[in-house]
Amino acid sequence: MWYRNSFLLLVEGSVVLAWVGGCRLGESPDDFSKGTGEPKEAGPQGGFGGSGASNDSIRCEKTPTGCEPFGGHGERLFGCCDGDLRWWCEPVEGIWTLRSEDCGQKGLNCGYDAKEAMLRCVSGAGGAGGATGGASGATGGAGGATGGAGGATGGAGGATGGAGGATGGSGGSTIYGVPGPSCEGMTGKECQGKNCCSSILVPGGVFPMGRSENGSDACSVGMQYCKTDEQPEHDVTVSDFYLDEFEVTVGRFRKFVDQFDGTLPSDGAGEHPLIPGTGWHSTWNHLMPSSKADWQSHLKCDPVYPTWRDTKGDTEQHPINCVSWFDAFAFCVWDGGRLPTEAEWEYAAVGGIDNRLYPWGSVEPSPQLAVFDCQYDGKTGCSFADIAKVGSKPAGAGRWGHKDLAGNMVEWVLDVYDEGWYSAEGNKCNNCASFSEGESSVCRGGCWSYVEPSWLRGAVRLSFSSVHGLFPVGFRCAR
Ligand SMILES: [Ca+2]
Ligand SMILES: [Ca+2]
Repeated sequence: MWYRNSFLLLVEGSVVLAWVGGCRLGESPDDFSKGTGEPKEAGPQGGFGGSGASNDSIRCEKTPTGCEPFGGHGERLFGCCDGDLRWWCEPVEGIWTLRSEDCGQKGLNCGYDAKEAMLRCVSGAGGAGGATGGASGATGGAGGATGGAGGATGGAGGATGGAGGATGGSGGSTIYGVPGPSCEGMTGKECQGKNCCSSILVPGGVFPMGRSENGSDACSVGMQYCKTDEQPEHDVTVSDFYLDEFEVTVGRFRKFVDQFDGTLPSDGAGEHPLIPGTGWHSTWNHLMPSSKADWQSHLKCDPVYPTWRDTKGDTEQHPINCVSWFDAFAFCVWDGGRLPTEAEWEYAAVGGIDNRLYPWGSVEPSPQLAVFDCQYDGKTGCSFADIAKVGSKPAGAGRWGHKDLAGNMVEWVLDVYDEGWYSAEGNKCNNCASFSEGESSVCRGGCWSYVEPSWLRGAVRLSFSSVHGLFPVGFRCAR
Protein backbone atom coordinates (compact mmCIF):
# COMPACT_ATOMS: atom_id res chain seq x y z
CA MET A 1 0.00 0.00 0.00
CA TRP A 2 1.68 3.14 -1.12
CA TYR A 3 0.62 6.63 -0.49
CA ARG A 4 2.83 9.03 -2.17
CA ASN A 5 2.76 12.46 -0.69
CA SER A 6 0.51 11.39 2.08
CA PHE A 7 0.84 13.31 5.24
CA LEU A 8 0.10 12.29 8.74
CA LEU A 9 -1.71 14.72 10.86
CA LEU A 10 -1.90 14.60 14.56
CA VAL A 11 -4.73 16.70 15.75
CA GLU A 12 -5.98 18.16 18.96
CA GLY A 13 -3.29 20.73 18.94
CA SER A 14 -0.63 18.21 19.50
CA VAL A 15 1.30 17.64 16.43
CA VAL A 16 1.28 18.61 12.87
CA LEU A 17 3.61 16.11 11.55
CA ALA A 18 4.21 15.48 7.98
CA TRP A 19 5.28 12.17 6.74
CA VAL A 20 5.73 11.35 3.19
CA GLY A 21 5.01 8.00 1.76
CA GLY A 22 7.68 5.96 0.21
CA CYS A 23 9.28 4.72 3.34
CA ARG A 24 8.68 1.51 5.02
CA LEU A 25 7.19 2.34 8.33
CA GLY A 26 6.22 -0.96 9.73
CA GLU A 27 6.54 -4.63 9.32
CA SER A 28 4.02 -4.46 6.62
CA PRO A 29 2.31 -1.59 4.98
CA ASP A 30 -0.90 -2.79 6.51
CA ASP A 31 0.42 -1.82 9.89
CA PHE A 32 -0.66 1.63 9.04
CA SER A 33 -4.24 0.99 8.34
CA LYS A 34 -5.15 -1.30 11.18
CA GLY A 35 -5.66 1.01 13.99
CA THR A 36 -8.89 2.35 15.10
CA GLY A 37 -8.27 2.93 18.71
CA GLU A 38 -7.51 5.85 20.81
CA PRO A 39 -4.28 7.67 20.82
CA LYS A 40 -1.72 6.28 23.11
CA GLU A 41 1.75 7.22 23.97
CA ALA A 42 4.30 5.47 21.99
CA GLY A 43 6.68 3.16 23.62
CA PRO A 44 10.34 3.79 23.86
CA GLN A 45 10.90 2.82 20.32
CA GLY A 46 7.76 4.33 19.09
CA GLY A 47 8.20 6.91 16.63
CA PHE A 48 6.71 7.99 13.49
CA GLY A 49 3.29 7.61 14.76
CA GLY A 50 0.29 9.37 13.67
CA SER A 51 -2.34 8.56 11.33
CA GLY A 52 -5.10 9.64 9.36
CA ALA A 53 -5.54 12.52 7.26
CA SER A 54 -3.96 12.45 3.97
CA ASN A 55 -3.42 16.02 3.20
CA ASP A 56 -0.67 17.13 1.02
CA SER A 57 -1.42 20.75 1.60
CA ILE A 58 0.05 20.74 5.08
CA ARG A 59 3.17 22.72 5.41
CA CYS A 60 4.93 23.81 8.50
CA GLU A 61 4.51 27.51 8.27
CA LYS A 62 2.37 27.34 11.36
CA THR A 63 5.01 26.03 13.69
CA PRO A 64 4.40 22.33 13.80
CA THR A 65 4.96 21.62 17.41
CA GLY A 66 5.06 18.01 16.48
CA CYS A 67 8.63 18.23 15.50
CA GLU A 68 9.82 19.12 18.91
CA PRO A 69 8.09 16.76 21.30
CA PHE A 70 8.75 14.07 18.85
CA GLY A 71 10.79 11.84 20.96
CA GLY A 72 12.21 14.35 23.27
CA HIS A 73 15.27 13.60 21.32
CA GLY A 74 14.58 16.62 19.75
CA GLU A 75 15.62 18.19 16.88
CA ARG A 76 13.77 16.93 13.93
CA LEU A 77 12.04 14.14 12.22
CA PHE A 78 14.23 12.60 9.68
CA GLY A 79 12.07 11.85 6.74
CA CYS A 80 12.55 9.27 4.11
CA CYS A 81 12.87 9.81 0.48
CA ASP A 82 9.76 10.04 -1.49
CA GLY A 83 10.78 9.91 -5.05
CA ASP A 84 13.48 12.47 -5.18
CA LEU A 85 12.55 14.36 -2.07
CA ARG A 86 13.39 13.84 1.53
CA TRP A 87 11.32 15.64 4.12
CA TRP A 88 11.97 16.58 7.66
CA CYS A 89 11.28 19.19 10.28
CA GLU A 90 13.85 21.41 11.84
CA PRO A 91 14.00 24.69 13.64
CA VAL A 92 14.61 27.60 11.33
CA GLU A 93 15.08 30.84 13.18
CA GLY A 94 13.37 29.24 16.13
CA ILE A 95 10.34 27.99 14.25
CA TRP A 96 9.84 24.36 13.47
CA THR A 97 9.66 24.14 9.77
CA LEU A 98 8.95 21.46 7.26
CA ARG A 99 11.75 21.16 4.80
CA SER A 100 12.66 19.01 1.91
CA GLU A 101 15.60 18.49 -0.28
CA ASP A 102 16.61 16.57 -3.28
CA CYS A 103 17.76 13.12 -2.39
CA GLY A 104 19.29 12.49 -5.73
CA GLN A 105 19.82 8.82 -6.11
CA LYS A 106 20.57 8.17 -2.50
CA GLY A 107 17.21 6.81 -1.58
CA LEU A 108 17.59 7.06 2.13
CA ASN A 109 15.32 4.64 3.86
CA CYS A 110 14.89 5.43 7.45
CA GLY A 111 13.70 3.02 9.98
CA TYR A 112 13.95 1.24 13.22
CA ASP A 113 16.22 -1.73 13.09
CA ALA A 114 15.04 -3.99 15.88
CA LYS A 115 18.01 -6.26 15.57
CA GLU A 116 20.42 -3.44 16.19
CA ALA A 117 17.95 -1.63 18.38
CA MET A 118 18.50 1.63 16.69
CA LEU A 119 17.10 3.98 14.19
CA ARG A 120 19.00 4.55 11.05
CA CYS A 121 18.77 5.23 7.40
CA VAL A 122 20.40 3.17 4.75
CA SER A 123 21.16 3.85 1.18
CA GLY A 124 19.75 1.85 -1.60
CA ALA A 125 16.32 0.89 -2.60
CA GLY A 126 14.20 -2.11 -2.71
CA GLY A 127 14.59 -5.24 -0.82
CA ALA A 128 12.94 -6.31 2.30
CA GLY A 129 13.27 -4.01 5.15
CA GLY A 130 14.33 -5.32 8.43
CA ALA A 131 12.67 -5.24 11.72
CA THR A 132 9.36 -4.20 12.75
CA GLY A 133 8.14 -0.98 14.01
CA GLY A 134 8.93 -0.14 17.48
CA ALA A 135 6.35 -0.03 20.11
CA SER A 136 3.85 1.97 18.34
CA GLY A 137 0.95 3.61 19.81
CA ALA A 138 -0.90 0.52 20.65
CA THR A 139 -4.14 0.55 18.89
CA GLY A 140 -3.76 3.67 16.98
CA GLY A 141 -3.19 3.46 13.36
CA ALA A 142 0.28 4.60 13.74
CA GLY A 143 3.32 2.74 12.85
CA GLY A 144 6.13 2.25 15.13
CA ALA A 145 9.40 3.81 14.64
CA THR A 146 9.49 1.80 11.56
CA GLY A 147 11.18 -1.00 9.91
CA GLY A 148 12.84 -0.61 6.72
CA ALA A 149 16.32 -0.10 7.82
CA GLY A 150 17.09 -3.65 7.24
CA GLY A 151 20.16 -4.67 5.53
CA ALA A 152 22.01 -3.16 2.75
CA THR A 153 19.10 -3.02 0.50
CA GLY A 154 16.97 -0.92 2.67
CA GLY A 155 13.35 -1.25 2.92
CA ALA A 156 10.67 -0.08 0.74
CA GLY A 157 7.08 -0.15 1.22
CA GLY A 158 4.03 1.67 1.85
CA ALA A 159 3.56 3.98 4.63
CA THR A 160 1.17 6.20 6.24
CA GLY A 161 -2.41 6.77 6.02
CA GLY A 162 -4.82 4.63 7.78
CA ALA A 163 -7.44 5.67 10.14
CA GLY A 164 -6.76 5.71 13.76
CA GLY A 165 -5.62 7.63 16.63
CA ALA A 166 -2.75 9.86 16.92
CA THR A 167 0.40 8.70 18.44
CA GLY A 168 3.91 9.52 17.88
CA GLY A 169 5.78 10.33 20.89
CA SER A 170 8.98 9.40 22.37
CA GLY A 171 11.55 7.67 20.41
CA GLY A 172 12.64 8.09 17.10
CA SER A 173 13.44 11.44 15.84
CA THR A 174 17.13 11.02 16.01
CA ILE A 175 18.83 8.58 13.78
CA TYR A 176 21.25 6.58 15.78
CA GLY A 177 24.38 4.97 14.57
CA VAL A 178 25.88 1.94 16.16
CA PRO A 179 26.97 2.92 19.63
CA GLY A 180 30.44 2.00 20.66
CA PRO A 181 31.60 0.16 23.77
CA SER A 182 32.27 3.40 25.61
CA CYS A 183 28.65 3.53 26.78
CA GLU A 184 28.32 -0.09 27.84
CA GLY A 185 26.77 -0.32 31.25
CA MET A 186 25.33 3.16 31.15
CA THR A 187 21.63 3.74 31.43
CA GLY A 188 21.43 5.57 28.15
CA LYS A 189 20.15 8.65 29.90
CA GLU A 190 23.36 10.11 31.20
CA CYS A 191 23.79 12.88 28.68
CA GLN A 192 20.92 15.31 29.06
CA GLY A 193 18.57 12.36 29.32
CA LYS A 194 20.00 10.77 26.24
CA ASN A 195 22.59 8.22 25.36
CA CYS A 196 26.03 9.79 25.46
CA CYS A 197 26.90 7.58 22.49
CA SER A 198 24.08 8.85 20.31
CA SER A 199 25.36 9.25 16.78
CA ILE A 200 23.38 11.03 14.12
CA LEU A 201 23.31 10.37 10.43
CA VAL A 202 24.52 13.29 8.40
CA PRO A 203 23.20 12.91 4.88
CA GLY A 204 25.94 13.61 2.40
CA GLY A 205 26.00 16.20 -0.29
CA VAL A 206 27.96 19.02 -1.83
CA PHE A 207 28.48 22.16 0.19
CA PRO A 208 30.44 25.39 0.00
CA MET A 209 33.27 24.71 2.42
CA GLY A 210 35.15 27.68 3.77
CA ARG A 211 34.02 31.24 4.19
CA SER A 212 32.44 33.32 1.48
CA GLU A 213 32.93 37.04 1.04
CA ASN A 214 29.29 37.96 0.84
CA GLY A 215 27.24 34.83 1.42
CA SER A 216 25.38 33.53 4.42
CA ASP A 217 28.61 32.58 6.18
CA ALA A 218 30.53 35.78 5.49
CA CYS A 219 32.22 37.72 8.25
CA SER A 220 30.64 41.01 9.13
CA VAL A 221 32.22 44.19 10.32
CA GLY A 222 33.58 43.86 13.79
CA MET A 223 34.30 40.17 13.70
CA GLN A 224 37.84 39.78 14.82
CA TYR A 225 38.75 36.29 13.80
CA CYS A 226 38.33 35.85 10.07
CA LYS A 227 41.54 34.43 8.71
CA THR A 228 42.45 33.85 5.11
CA ASP A 229 42.94 30.12 5.68
CA GLU A 230 39.14 29.84 5.51
CA GLN A 231 39.21 30.91 1.88
CA PRO A 232 38.47 30.50 -0.91
CA GLU A 233 35.07 29.01 -0.36
CA HIS A 234 34.90 25.95 -2.60
CA ASP A 235 32.53 23.10 -3.31
CA VAL A 236 33.24 19.94 -1.36
CA THR A 237 31.57 16.56 -1.56
CA VAL A 238 30.90 14.64 1.62
CA SER A 239 29.25 11.23 1.66
CA ASP A 240 26.79 10.06 4.29
CA PHE A 241 28.37 9.56 7.66
CA TYR A 242 27.44 9.39 11.31
CA LEU A 243 28.71 11.97 13.70
CA ASP A 244 28.39 11.64 17.45
CA GLU A 245 25.78 13.95 18.86
CA PHE A 246 27.94 14.92 21.81
CA GLU A 247 31.55 15.59 22.55
CA VAL A 248 33.16 12.50 24.06
CA THR A 249 32.58 12.56 27.79
CA VAL A 250 34.91 11.80 30.66
CA GLY A 251 32.72 8.80 31.48
CA ARG A 252 33.16 7.37 28.01
CA PHE A 253 36.85 8.02 28.04
CA ARG A 254 37.06 6.31 31.43
CA LYS A 255 35.82 3.11 29.83
CA PHE A 256 38.68 3.35 27.41
CA VAL A 257 41.27 3.99 30.10
CA ASP A 258 39.85 1.27 32.37
CA GLN A 259 40.23 -1.39 29.73
CA PHE A 260 43.59 -0.11 28.54
CA ASP A 261 46.27 -2.76 28.70
CA GLY A 262 48.77 -1.12 26.39
CA THR A 263 47.05 -2.34 23.27
CA LEU A 264 47.01 0.33 20.59
CA PRO A 265 45.20 0.45 17.28
CA SER A 266 46.53 -1.79 14.57
CA ASP A 267 48.06 -0.33 11.45
CA GLY A 268 45.38 1.12 9.23
CA ALA A 269 42.66 1.10 11.89
CA GLY A 270 40.34 4.07 11.89
CA GLU A 271 40.83 4.75 8.22
CA HIS A 272 38.14 6.82 6.57
CA PRO A 273 36.22 4.32 4.41
CA LEU A 274 36.59 6.51 1.33
CA ILE A 275 40.05 7.93 1.94
CA PRO A 276 42.79 5.31 1.79
CA GLY A 277 45.83 5.77 3.93
CA THR A 278 44.14 7.67 6.74
CA GLY A 279 44.34 4.90 9.30
CA TRP A 280 46.55 4.46 12.33
CA HIS A 281 50.31 4.19 11.90
CA SER A 282 52.15 2.00 14.37
CA THR A 283 54.99 4.49 14.19
CA TRP A 284 52.80 6.67 16.38
CA ASN A 285 52.62 4.14 19.18
CA HIS A 286 55.46 5.66 21.14
CA LEU A 287 53.46 8.88 21.44
CA MET A 288 50.81 7.14 23.49
CA PRO A 289 50.51 6.46 27.20
CA SER A 290 51.56 2.93 27.94
CA SER A 291 49.61 2.21 31.12
CA LYS A 292 46.61 3.38 33.09
CA ALA A 293 48.93 5.32 35.38
CA ASP A 294 50.38 7.00 32.33
CA TRP A 295 46.91 7.99 31.22
CA GLN A 296 46.08 9.42 34.60
CA SER A 297 49.00 11.79 34.56
CA HIS A 298 48.68 12.48 30.85
CA LEU A 299 45.08 13.66 31.25
CA LYS A 300 46.11 16.31 33.75
CA CYS A 301 47.54 18.79 31.31
CA ASP A 302 46.79 21.80 33.43
CA PRO A 303 46.56 22.55 37.15
CA VAL A 304 42.99 23.80 37.00
CA TYR A 305 41.06 22.80 33.94
CA PRO A 306 41.36 19.07 33.24
CA THR A 307 37.95 17.40 33.26
CA TRP A 308 39.43 13.97 34.02
CA ARG A 309 39.24 12.58 37.56
CA ASP A 310 41.12 9.45 38.58
CA THR A 311 37.99 8.16 40.20
CA LYS A 312 34.45 8.80 39.13
CA GLY A 313 33.34 12.20 40.22
CA ASP A 314 30.98 14.88 39.14
CA THR A 315 32.56 15.38 35.74
CA GLU A 316 31.53 12.13 34.10
CA GLN A 317 29.30 13.99 31.64
CA HIS A 318 31.80 16.73 30.98
CA PRO A 319 33.71 16.57 27.73
CA ILE A 320 37.10 14.96 28.10
CA ASN A 321 39.95 17.39 27.43
CA CYS A 322 43.72 17.24 27.66
CA VAL A 323 43.72 14.59 24.96
CA SER A 324 46.22 14.71 22.14
CA TRP A 325 45.16 14.13 18.56
CA PHE A 326 46.60 10.63 18.86
CA ASP A 327 44.61 9.94 22.01
CA ALA A 328 41.44 11.04 20.25
CA PHE A 329 42.23 8.91 17.23
CA ALA A 330 42.90 5.83 19.36
CA PHE A 331 39.75 6.29 21.40
CA CYS A 332 37.58 6.55 18.29
CA VAL A 333 39.10 3.39 16.88
CA TRP A 334 38.49 1.51 20.13
CA ASP A 335 34.94 2.84 20.17
CA GLY A 336 34.23 1.56 16.70
CA GLY A 337 34.57 4.87 14.94
CA ARG A 338 37.11 7.29 13.59
CA LEU A 339 37.87 10.97 13.68
CA PRO A 340 35.72 13.05 11.33
CA THR A 341 37.50 14.79 8.50
CA GLU A 342 37.68 18.55 8.58
CA ALA A 343 35.24 18.62 5.68
CA GLU A 344 32.78 16.35 7.48
CA TRP A 345 32.98 18.41 10.63
CA GLU A 346 32.35 21.67 8.79
CA TYR A 347 29.55 20.09 6.79
CA ALA A 348 27.79 19.20 10.04
CA ALA A 349 28.54 22.57 11.61
CA VAL A 350 27.24 24.71 8.76
CA GLY A 351 24.30 22.50 7.86
CA GLY A 352 25.74 21.45 4.50
CA ILE A 353 24.16 23.41 1.71
CA ASP A 354 22.60 25.77 4.27
CA ASN A 355 26.07 27.27 4.56
CA ARG A 356 25.27 28.62 7.99
CA LEU A 357 27.41 31.10 9.81
CA TYR A 358 27.01 29.22 13.09
CA PRO A 359 25.66 25.71 13.67
CA TRP A 360 22.26 27.11 14.68
CA GLY A 361 22.09 29.72 11.94
CA SER A 362 23.02 33.35 11.69
CA VAL A 363 22.10 34.61 15.13
CA GLU A 364 25.00 35.98 17.08
CA PRO A 365 26.36 33.63 19.76
CA SER A 366 24.88 34.04 23.20
CA PRO A 367 25.02 32.08 26.46
CA GLN A 368 21.70 30.52 25.45
CA LEU A 369 23.24 29.03 22.32
CA ALA A 370 26.79 28.08 23.20
CA VAL A 371 29.28 27.53 25.97
CA PHE A 372 31.94 30.18 25.36
CA ASP A 373 33.64 33.25 26.77
CA CYS A 374 33.76 31.80 30.29
CA GLN A 375 30.14 32.78 30.66
CA TYR A 376 28.70 29.40 31.51
CA ASP A 377 28.76 29.84 35.27
CA GLY A 378 27.28 33.30 34.98
CA LYS A 379 30.17 34.94 36.76
CA THR A 380 32.92 37.12 35.48
CA GLY A 381 36.29 35.56 35.00
CA CYS A 382 37.19 32.05 33.99
CA SER A 383 36.90 29.06 36.25
CA PHE A 384 36.42 25.33 35.91
CA ALA A 385 32.69 25.93 36.35
CA ASP A 386 32.70 27.54 32.90
CA ILE A 387 33.11 24.10 31.32
CA ALA A 388 29.67 22.55 30.79
CA LYS A 389 28.37 19.04 30.65
CA VAL A 390 27.93 17.99 27.04
CA GLY A 391 24.70 18.96 25.33
CA SER A 392 23.84 21.71 27.77
CA LYS A 393 22.83 24.14 25.02
CA PRO A 394 20.30 22.30 22.88
CA ALA A 395 19.09 25.59 21.39
CA GLY A 396 22.47 25.85 19.71
CA ALA A 397 22.37 22.46 18.05
CA GLY A 398 23.35 22.12 14.44
CA ARG A 399 21.06 21.29 11.56
CA TRP A 400 21.18 17.59 12.29
CA GLY A 401 20.99 17.86 16.05
CA HIS A 402 24.63 17.81 17.07
CA LYS A 403 25.35 19.61 20.31
CA ASP A 404 28.24 21.89 21.17
CA LEU A 405 29.68 22.00 17.68
CA ALA A 406 30.27 25.62 18.54
CA GLY A 407 31.77 25.98 21.94
CA ASN A 408 32.45 23.89 25.02
CA MET A 409 35.51 22.03 23.72
CA VAL A 410 37.17 22.80 20.44
CA GLU A 411 37.43 19.47 18.64
CA TRP A 412 40.18 17.52 16.96
CA VAL A 413 39.44 16.36 13.43
CA LEU A 414 41.38 14.00 11.21
CA ASP A 415 43.21 16.52 9.06
CA VAL A 416 46.71 17.81 9.40
CA TYR A 417 46.58 21.59 9.33
CA ASP A 418 47.55 23.13 6.02
CA GLU A 419 46.99 26.85 5.78
CA GLY A 420 46.73 26.79 2.00
CA TRP A 421 44.68 23.61 1.73
CA TYR A 422 41.59 25.33 0.32
CA SER A 423 43.45 26.70 -2.67
CA ALA A 424 45.57 23.59 -3.20
CA GLU A 425 44.50 19.95 -3.15
CA GLY A 426 41.60 20.66 -0.87
CA ASN A 427 40.06 22.85 -3.54
CA LYS A 428 38.80 19.77 -5.37
CA CYS A 429 37.62 17.80 -2.42
CA ASN A 430 35.55 14.71 -2.85
CA ASN A 431 35.68 13.01 0.53
CA CYS A 432 39.14 14.34 1.09
CA ALA A 433 41.40 14.93 4.04
CA SER A 434 44.72 16.65 4.42
CA PHE A 435 46.72 13.78 5.78
CA SER A 436 50.33 14.34 4.83
CA GLU A 437 52.95 14.48 7.52
CA GLY A 438 52.54 17.50 9.68
CA GLU A 439 53.00 18.55 13.24
CA SER A 440 49.73 20.31 13.77
CA SER A 441 46.24 18.95 13.46
CA VAL A 442 43.07 20.85 12.84
CA CYS A 443 40.67 21.71 15.64
CA ARG A 444 37.18 23.02 15.08
CA GLY A 445 34.43 24.84 16.81
CA GLY A 446 35.73 27.34 19.32
CA CYS A 447 35.64 26.61 23.01
CA TRP A 448 34.33 27.47 26.43
CA SER A 449 37.02 30.03 27.17
CA TYR A 450 37.25 31.86 23.87
CA VAL A 451 36.01 35.38 24.17
CA GLU A 452 35.39 36.48 20.62
CA PRO A 453 32.06 35.15 19.26
CA SER A 454 33.37 34.87 15.72
CA TRP A 455 35.60 32.01 16.91
CA LEU A 456 32.42 29.96 16.98
CA ARG A 457 31.70 30.27 13.27
CA GLY A 458 31.43 26.99 11.41
CA ALA A 459 34.21 27.85 8.99
CA VAL A 460 36.88 28.75 11.55
CA ARG A 461 40.04 26.65 11.39
CA LEU A 462 42.32 26.22 14.36
CA SER A 463 45.32 24.02 14.80
CA PHE A 464 47.41 22.75 17.64
CA SER A 465 50.41 20.52 18.02
CA SER A 466 49.10 17.00 17.55
CA VAL A 467 51.04 15.48 20.40
CA HIS A 468 49.85 17.67 23.26
CA GLY A 469 46.67 17.54 25.22
CA LEU A 470 45.24 20.96 25.94
CA PHE A 471 42.48 22.03 28.23
CA PRO A 472 40.35 23.72 25.57
CA VAL A 473 40.48 20.69 23.28
CA GLY A 474 38.25 17.64 23.14
CA PHE A 475 36.75 15.69 20.27
CA ARG A 476 33.90 13.60 18.97
CA CYS A 477 33.95 10.57 16.71
CA ALA A 478 32.45 9.87 13.32
CA ARG A 479 31.21 6.46 12.25
CA1 LIG B 1 30.93 28.06 3.53
CA1 LIG C 1 32.67 21.72 20.72
